[in-house]
Amino acid sequence: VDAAEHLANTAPKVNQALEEALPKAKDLSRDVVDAMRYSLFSGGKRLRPALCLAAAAAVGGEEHRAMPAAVAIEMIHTSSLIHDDLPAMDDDDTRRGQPASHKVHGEGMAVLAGDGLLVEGLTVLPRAALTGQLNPKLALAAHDVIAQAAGWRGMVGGQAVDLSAEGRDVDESLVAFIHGHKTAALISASVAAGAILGGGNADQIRALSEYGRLIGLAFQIRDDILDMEGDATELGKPTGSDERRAKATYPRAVGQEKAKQKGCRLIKDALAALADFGPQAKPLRAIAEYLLERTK
Ligand code: GRG
Repeated sequence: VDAAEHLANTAPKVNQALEEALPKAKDLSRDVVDAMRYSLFSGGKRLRPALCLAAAAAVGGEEHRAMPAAVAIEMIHTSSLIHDDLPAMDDDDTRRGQPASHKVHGEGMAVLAGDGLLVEGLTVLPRAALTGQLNPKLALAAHDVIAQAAGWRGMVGGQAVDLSAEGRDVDESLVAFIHGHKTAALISASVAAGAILGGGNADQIRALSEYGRLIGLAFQIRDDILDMEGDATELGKPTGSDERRAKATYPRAVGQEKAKQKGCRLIKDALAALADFGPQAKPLRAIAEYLLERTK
């Protein structure tokens, strides 16, 4: 399995499900829904949805059962990107190769587009349970994993520490906390939610969550490294912003070489967490390896 190809093949299916979940509004809500859609359809890699669907397959489940979780997660992830780019946070003008939400829609509307996507994301699984599209117990369990990972116990908590660590001296344990919460929590939840909806047992869900946590940390380390040595055009956002803002990054805490070694170690451990899975986990293995080499 080629991971880049796998991601490219998954994206259109996810985009179609997102389109069905968030069609254009025709009434006075049009502006905020347009702003939500602007960011949602601006060309993300759809990594978290791909992981979610691949985890359902890894436990022998049907991929389409995990699609509501994939949709929910991509909406929540996109909402965090909109808020992350705001002047009050990272103050970035470009995202996914296009002007950031607040550059197009204004700051107030960007705040609301993020709010709208966050809340919409949190409606998807409960509604799938209520309409009978999904087994209610499984839908609620997946919803819980995702909501916990998005809030103060996960992404919000990590972003808060990230914000207050700006400009300060950082050590490895602080960066591990930030990366573990702001990035790895939602990535791990993507895998766990897919495993739950795919009908995985407790051991499988635990192993896949751990795989997700490990690749999530490696993903953010790679993100830190790409901000230093990546190509801005390919990344779709400017590089060097971590350095300018003295952000808490892995390379800053331990040096670039050690950060790269740590990324490799994490991916090895992530593959080890998949030891009990057979060929159905091939896409998950391929994505783990791809995360070390990705250039965007
Ligand atoms: C809205 C619940 C909520 C929280 C807001 C702003 C914030 C709190 C959190 C920011 C979290 C954040 C931006 C973490 C960085 C994660 C990261 C490396 C994102 C880039 O992900 P990719 O590369 O992006 O998957 P694409 O564009 O491909 O989707």
